[in-house]
Parts: sequence; structure tokens; C-alpha cells
Amino acid sequence: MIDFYWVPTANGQRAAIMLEETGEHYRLHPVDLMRGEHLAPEYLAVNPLGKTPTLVDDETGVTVYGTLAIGLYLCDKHGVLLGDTLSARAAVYHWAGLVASDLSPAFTGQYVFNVMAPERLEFPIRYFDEQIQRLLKVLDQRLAKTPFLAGEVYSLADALAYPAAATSAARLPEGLAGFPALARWQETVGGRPPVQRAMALRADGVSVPG
Ligand SMILES: N[C@@H](CCC(=O)N[C@@H](CS)C(=O)NCC(=O)O)C(=O)O
Repeated sequence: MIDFYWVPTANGQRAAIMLEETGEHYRLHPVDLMRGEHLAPEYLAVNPLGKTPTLVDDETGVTVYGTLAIGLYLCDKHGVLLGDTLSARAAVYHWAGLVASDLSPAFTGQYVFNVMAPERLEFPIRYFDEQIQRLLKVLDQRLAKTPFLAGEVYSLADALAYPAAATSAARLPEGLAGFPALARWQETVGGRPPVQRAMALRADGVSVPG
């Protein structure tokens, strides 16, 4: 059984998709950021960084924090969603890495400067908007050539990218209209039952900043 410390944000959804994709049994522990539960001693004992998502796997005795690390751990544990050859895995690493180290921080930056910042600062708002547009364009160009990010088959990279596409579809003024291949992929990935179960996770009474 896995104890899963989670917040209903894109990062939480990424880790939840991987738990569902790999058929893990998990206990959901919603962490309320607004109430400061992530900085309470009980949670800092699990993850001293005080951020989510984190999982504690009592089957293997390991604790893993962060969406990419959790995704890689679950792929490794179950032998799925990474690819069978070095070149197939390289494609998964490339796209999963781009999502984790470029796209996801750009969304965080956009959220911080649009929702959390006490004053409106034009430069960081424009900077993160441009970063997101540039990254979505690259994903769209890739998906115009291959059905999934790493190639012919669904992988960890798609699982990690999906919440960003869903957020963009909801937040951008024209949704994903300017990114037709990404929109097609979003429908396909969003139709997977594990993805639907993860995206439907709710924590009554738990709120996030903003
Ligand atoms: N690099 C981490 C980022 C995790 C992260 O920023 N988590 C947010 C919730 S989505 C959090 O716990 N924030 C609390 C804080 O920053 O104090 C990942 O990929 O999971």
C-alpha cells in the first residue's frame, strides 16, 4: 500500500495519473496548503522540503517526492511506460524531462505572478506566458508527427504532460484551438480510464493558494 500526499494541482494530478496507470493501491492524504499543513511537523517528517506530491511505499520502504521522480519510480517498479530500447527510453526521458523541467515550472511561474503576487508585474507575466506558448507549440509540432510524445505508444511523458494540456484548454482564451495536434492528443489521453480516475480525485475542504 502507498501513502500518497497530494494537493489537487497539476503536479498532484501527474503523480495520481501514474499511480492509476500502474494499478497501485494508495491511501490519499490531501495536504492543505492554505492551512500550512505542508509546513507542519507531521508532514515535514515525511518530506523535509514541505512540498507535494510525495509517496511512501510500505511494500518497498521508499519515500519519493516530485512528479518526475514518482513517475520514474512507478515505471521502474512495474516495468511499464518507459520503452524497451535505449532509444525508446531516450525519447521518454527527453519529453518527460521537458515537461518536468520546462513546462511545469513555466506554469508555476504563471500562477505565481498572475494569482499569488501581491502586485501586478508585467515583465514576469509576459515572460511566463511566452514560455508556455513556446512550449505548447513544440508539443503541438511533435504531436503532429507522432501519436504520442515519445513516439508510437503512450508513455510516462504523456502522463506527465496531460494536466498541463488540460489546464491550458481551460485557461487559454481560445483553449487549444491554436494547437490542433495537442488538442487531438488531449482527447485521446483524457479518454484513458486511469487518467479520468486521477483527474476526478477530489479532497473536500482542501484548498490551494489563490
Ligand atoms: N518539482 C516539484 C514541484 C512540486 C511543487 O511545487 N508542489 C507544490 C504543490 S503543486 C507545493 O507543494 N507547494 C508548496 C510550497 O511551495 O511551499 C514536482 O515536480 O512535483
